Amino acid sequence: MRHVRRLLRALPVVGLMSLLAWPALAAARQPAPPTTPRGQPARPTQPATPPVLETLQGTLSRSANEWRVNGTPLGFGPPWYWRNTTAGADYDGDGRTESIEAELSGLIGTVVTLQGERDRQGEFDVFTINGKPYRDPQGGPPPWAGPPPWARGRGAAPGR
Ligand SMILES: [Ca+2]
Repeated sequence: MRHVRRLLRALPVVGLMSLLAWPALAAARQPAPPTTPRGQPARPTQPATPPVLETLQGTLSRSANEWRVNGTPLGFGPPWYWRNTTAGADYDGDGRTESIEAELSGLIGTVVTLQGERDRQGEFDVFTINGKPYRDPQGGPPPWAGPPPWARGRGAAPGR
């Protein structure tokens, strides 16, 4: 009899605990966020709104790994990317599509018109070079997003 009374006294507590646990259980039942085939969380392919691009015009210069137009530092992605990637267009107009580095080098000392957006560090992230696309103007992930090719098991590690 004592057991029954104890059990009856515990019932509201158990009921209350299951009510409190319900939201957690409901949340646990929701489908998992989308993942890549390797099980990593998928990145959104597009931001909510495309970036508002501004125009920067001036003379292109380079110092080591830093590119500038009239003193403004430019964002072309990490050096491993622009050194080892074939450009998407013949930016320097020499009739050959070379590496991004070679294309940009062909523009040093010339007046270029760039479209892009300034990041928080004041760097101008380049989206077009003289009207030719450099990266997705809709603001999708840049082509250098994610680990470099040699870290993904493709290609040899180039010099940095
Ligand atoms: Ca070229």
